[in-house]
Amino acid sequence: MASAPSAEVLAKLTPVLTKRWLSPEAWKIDVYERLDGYAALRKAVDYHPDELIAFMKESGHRGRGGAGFPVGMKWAFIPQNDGKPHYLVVNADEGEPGTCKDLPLMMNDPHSLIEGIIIACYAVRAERAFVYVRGEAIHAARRLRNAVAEAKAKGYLGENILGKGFNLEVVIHSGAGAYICGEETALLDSLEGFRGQPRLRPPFPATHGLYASPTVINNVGSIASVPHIVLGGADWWKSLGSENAAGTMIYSLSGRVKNPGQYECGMGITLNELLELAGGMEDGHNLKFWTPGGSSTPMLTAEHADVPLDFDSVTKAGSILGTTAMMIFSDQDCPVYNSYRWIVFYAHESCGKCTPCREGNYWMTRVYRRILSGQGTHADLDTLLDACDNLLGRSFCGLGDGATSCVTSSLKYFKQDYLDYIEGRRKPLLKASDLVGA
Ligand code: L3W
Ligand code: SF4
Repeated sequence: MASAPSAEVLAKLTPVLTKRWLSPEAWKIDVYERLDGYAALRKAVDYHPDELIAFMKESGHRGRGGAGFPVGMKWAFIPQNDGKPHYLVVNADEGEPGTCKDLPLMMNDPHSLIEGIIIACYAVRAERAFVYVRGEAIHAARRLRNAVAEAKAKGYLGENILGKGFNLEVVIHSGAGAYICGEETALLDSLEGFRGQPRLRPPFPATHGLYASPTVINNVGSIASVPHIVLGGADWWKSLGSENAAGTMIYSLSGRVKNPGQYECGMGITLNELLELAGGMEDGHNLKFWTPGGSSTPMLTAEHADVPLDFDSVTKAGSILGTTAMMIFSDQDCPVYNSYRWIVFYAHESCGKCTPCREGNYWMTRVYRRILSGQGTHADLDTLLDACDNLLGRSFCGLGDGATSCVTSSLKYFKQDYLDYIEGRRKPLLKASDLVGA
């Protein structure tokens, strides 16, 4: 039986982006309109686009895709009066292991994303927007296409929107299920019809993005927050979060918790509080390690369960807030085996463009297999760290950097677990035959 959270912790639940999720059929435009839908757009178009950008800066809103880049600043990078088309691209290629906040958002409240897109495009003077949806998420792409058709039929999309002389078309594009296409420049290449591989930055997409034109790329959560911020105001949004981290965040809990799922709270809640909201750890399990933001973020331990979950505090604790994908592991889980599973993932998803990532991840899977099949040596630990040293900061894009997180953090906190395999105290998890062809 899950224990009930205290009233104090329960009060920390702050449904903003999730507030319509429990309303029946909120994905339909009539229901959405009854629940304040498209009111923010009506308010926004009464402002000059530059005022909207200034407002977004004032709100302190930061990107929800992993990097936390200020949204208003990104919009302000778009050059004006340059004679080029401008684009908005929404990154809905949610693929980071553990991350599951954008898909439920698109399924439960697709119009909040569409409304955010329209406001953002009005601000940056873009007449075409693309939503790049993860290939496997056919259901989300279908729901978004329906939402676009509904919005168009009501005059929120198309020509002369709300009589303001502003035009916008939104294209829902399905990817093909490659993790690398969540990297913003690989996403652009894929959208243009090329093989999805990262481009050199700078120049950044803000000046040389889709079809070499100025492009804003924002995560689903970043854009779906916009209507709420426009309606509630900058001060209200700031009041929901903590210093340097305005607003709420959808924290996704998975793993050894009684009630896994999405919990929306103000930035700065702690893991201990989230665990209380989620009914606690599964019976018979004690917290051993966890990721604050998906597999690309260094794992933390039970000692970090009171760290405020905002950008700066998590960085200070030695990890990254990332996409707030909190994967929870217990004393019955093995950090060595988990790191191996994640490295297998990165080796598989490496696009192959640069040597450190393409070769480094492949070699690390081999070293892990040796250790987990009971044939590892002490030198293997140095080999893993050496491989990470050659990946971190030397890879062409963030995938290579992110792959090192689980290796270095598990070796930092759980070296003894590695030694237990190497020195024969722990039963091998893999068979020697797993090494064949490795
Ligand atoms: C113009 C400049 N624009 C930076 C823009 C840049 C981008 C944004 C942030 O990776 C992280 C990664 C993953 N002029 C600019 C500029 N920009 N300087 O700002 O850039 P950056 O490079 O800091 O980050 P990024 O490449 O966007 C995102 C981490 O997030 N991650 C998870 C990702 C998973 C998902 C998912 O499944 N949905 O997003 C987890 O930790 O490792 O570090 O737009 O163009 N001077
Ligand atoms: Fe490709 Fe990996 Fe290099 Fe990124 S780091 S460009 S995914 S090979």
